[in-house]
Amino acid sequence: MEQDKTYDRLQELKEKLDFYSYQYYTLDKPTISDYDYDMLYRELETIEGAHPEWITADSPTQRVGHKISGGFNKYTHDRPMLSLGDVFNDDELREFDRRVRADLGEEAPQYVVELKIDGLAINLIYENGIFVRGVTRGDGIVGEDVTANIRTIKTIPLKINSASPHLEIRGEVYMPVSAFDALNKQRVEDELEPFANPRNAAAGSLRQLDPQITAQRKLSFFAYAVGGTAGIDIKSQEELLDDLKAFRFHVNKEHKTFDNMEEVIAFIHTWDKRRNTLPYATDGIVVKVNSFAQQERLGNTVKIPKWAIAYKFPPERAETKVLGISVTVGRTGVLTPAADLEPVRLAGTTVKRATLHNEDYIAEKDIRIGDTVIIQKAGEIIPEVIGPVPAARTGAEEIFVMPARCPGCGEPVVRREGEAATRCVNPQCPAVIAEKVAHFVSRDAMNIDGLGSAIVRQLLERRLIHDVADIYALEKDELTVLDGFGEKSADNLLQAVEESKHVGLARVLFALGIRFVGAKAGRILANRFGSVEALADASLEELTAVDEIGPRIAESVRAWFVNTDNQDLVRRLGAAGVDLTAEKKIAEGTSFSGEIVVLTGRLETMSRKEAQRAVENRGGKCTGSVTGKTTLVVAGTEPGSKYEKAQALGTPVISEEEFVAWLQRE
Ligand code: 3BA
Repeated sequence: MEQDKTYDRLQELKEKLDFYSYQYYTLDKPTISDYDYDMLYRELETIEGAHPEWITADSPTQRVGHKISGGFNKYTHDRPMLSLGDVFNDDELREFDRRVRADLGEEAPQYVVELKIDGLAINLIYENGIFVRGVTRGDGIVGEDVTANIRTIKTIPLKINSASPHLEIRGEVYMPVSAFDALNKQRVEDELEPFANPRNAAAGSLRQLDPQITAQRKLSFFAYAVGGTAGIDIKSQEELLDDLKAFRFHVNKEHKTFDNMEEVIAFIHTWDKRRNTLPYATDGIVVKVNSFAQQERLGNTVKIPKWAIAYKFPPERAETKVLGISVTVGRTGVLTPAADLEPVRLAGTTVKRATLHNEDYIAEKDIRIGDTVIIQKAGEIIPEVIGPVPAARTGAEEIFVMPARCPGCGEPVVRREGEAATRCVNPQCPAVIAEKVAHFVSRDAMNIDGLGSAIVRQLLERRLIHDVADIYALEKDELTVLDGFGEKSADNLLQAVEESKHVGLARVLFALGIRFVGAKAGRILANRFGSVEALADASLEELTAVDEIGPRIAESVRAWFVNTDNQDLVRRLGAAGVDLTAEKKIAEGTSFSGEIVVLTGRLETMSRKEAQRAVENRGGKCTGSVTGKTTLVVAGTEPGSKYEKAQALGTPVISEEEFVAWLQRE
């Protein structure tokens, strides 16, 4: 029983970590903080430690480094770049100290501590003193060649005073907080999504295919390591930092050397409080054994040195004042209260507002208008009020009362029994419609550029739109009269509206804002049902039978399509020419489970790649040549020698037509 629960938790952790890692590494859009991620990761490690039999190859703990995004050439580091083990509290540092001392025996270690700059680890290669290549850490073995972008960083010397034929300088590329603020301000003005934190901004900037853009991003670099000490005659990390400085690299000046761990711990505590005063972001402190001889004796594991460790700071918190509580209406009609705060610096950005979720949250935490409160960022991104500081109260604080009327339309709001949400139920509420439109036109939905909130507000005021289908009836002369809308913007918008008709059913389903139907559920439903009619006709049973569609989504979809207003909306979208069908993808089953398939000849209805993927998605394997192990040959037109070999071996051969039929079999 307890065992079952632990196993379920393991599965949950694997899924979560995989998802967060995808968002972070592939999409560059983290949704939780590194700290929270580390905690989940550790929990998974602990469970797997206790149950090694549960470790599978797909566990995030079994990943060697992380995915590398495409676009740049891969480059194999001449010497691998290690990563750092991490600790989260003082006792774990003391434990690290004990291990080091035990391994060193008689000799006591000296520790060098450095701020842990929150940027991207980069390897710079200098040949005979000339910068020839800059490579991201990647998975530590293979990184991406970003030389052209690295060259644009002014704090990286293109020539250093070294005759070494091959020298690798390693350190952190980062974006100073001031540059980050300016960049985000500009992005908001340009209606682009701001970066979540300076590290993502730095990563995004280094990944630009156009170095011109990177050059404008004001990136900087701190050096702290070398890939091997051949050609430099030094004996410690301290000397190395001095040498790096002599090479004219930026070396962070806050490093210090200590004789024991208690001093290190005291140093860390002073920085934990002061770190938000720095002009760059830090996420911890790196502690390194100073002597290279000792480092060598301590050695490395496969991925991490045993002579260094990172202490990770807990998420930053800040104190500020609640100036007021304002309420906004979302696209589902839910009223969300948010605290208007006295602006305060927190983890790299200035925070002026923080969500308060709902009425109950405010009551539970007893957050009052005028309160001094503690705030923190959830996922290093979304500011949250942790709670009030009651000792700071003067008696003038006011208790918040949820408005009885919608701030968007003035109609009475309702709060259903058993729900925390207060809602506006007026289907004509302009605030709700505006939010629905904003979601509908967003990039992952219909991707209609040019319908910003100011324009939507005007369209609503002029009663030119009442719902999302009206977007398709907009005419040029209705647009050109709007404030801030010229001929060109009108043409661009109409063009974007036209193009959006072909985004396909998956995105349309997401765009409609059906509760619980996100981008992924939209794709799954579109693939399975192929058309909006088929989906609208699907019974609860048919819906829940779809892999990954649970009762919650199924019921929501049913409820949405039963509503006659929604039916009408779909009909109007279709009439406007919006494509409400999906490219019919073959549903994934297991019909090729265990089969070893060889594809030969030309396929007419799909590419080789697609055919291969189709087989693999169904548990089969594709190989290149026919052998005794081959269980099936798919013969397209002009199949050639593989076909003959199959005939000779008596291996079953099917035509493309039969193959397609097999794929479509559930
Ligand atoms: N020191 C990051 N690794 C660091 C050289 C070792 C190391 C870091 C460090 C392994 C920082 C892991 C990626 C890597 C170069 C491998 C630092 C910082 N030292 N001060 C001990 O400030 N972020 N990161 N980078 N090699």
